Amino acid sequence: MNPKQLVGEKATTYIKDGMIVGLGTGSTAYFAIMKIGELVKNGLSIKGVPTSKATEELAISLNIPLLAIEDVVKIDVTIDGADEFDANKNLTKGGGAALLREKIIASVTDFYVIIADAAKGSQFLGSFAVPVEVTAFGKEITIAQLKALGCIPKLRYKEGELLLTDNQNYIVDCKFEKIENPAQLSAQMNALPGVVENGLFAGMANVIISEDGKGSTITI
Ligand code: ABF
Repeated sequence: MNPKQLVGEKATTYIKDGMIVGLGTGSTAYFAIMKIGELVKNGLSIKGVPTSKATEELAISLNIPLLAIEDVVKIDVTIDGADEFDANKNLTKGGGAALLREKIIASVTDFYVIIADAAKGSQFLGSFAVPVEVTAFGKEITIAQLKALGCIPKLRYKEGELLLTDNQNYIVDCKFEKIENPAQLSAQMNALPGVVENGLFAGMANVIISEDGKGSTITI
């Protein structure tokens, strides 16, 4: 079985009837959502909360009942991907440009399940540039202030155009060296005017499920 499918389907074992389930974004979360669609078809009664427009479209195509974000108070389980994780289960997310909605949904999630192949694990975060969502207005000023925090900032483009997020903001990918204190750096970035949210999810993951390269899953 495809490693992404293996970990994606394994993550759905945390879902119980009657739950509100956060639906992640990315190619690994895709497999979890496909499995949830199958479980719903076979009678599982859940309500999904998508973390991006792309995930919302996928969930609708699978007839997964959805809960409007305006009606969300608490989420039982969220299954989502990540771009990098460290030895303390801190995450870098946002490679899929969905970090703002992902972090809002993670913030009200009781049990946050991350699915990511083992190659994304590092002692410290830093190999993957930290995506930061910034406002269009004054982005050059915000970029200069991010640079002053010690990173190499780069506006994200898609097909030659500046990428616009689902929330009509821009993404700046900030390459730091070794990130020894993700929580502190996350707070420093979010304190900058013009920063909407950043892709450091410090201390938010309850479990990380990865694949051991031999067709089995590892849960940390
Ligand atoms: C999403 O999952 C993003 O935050 C992250 O970038 C992405 C990882 O995507 P993939 O599973 O395709 O590697 O939650």
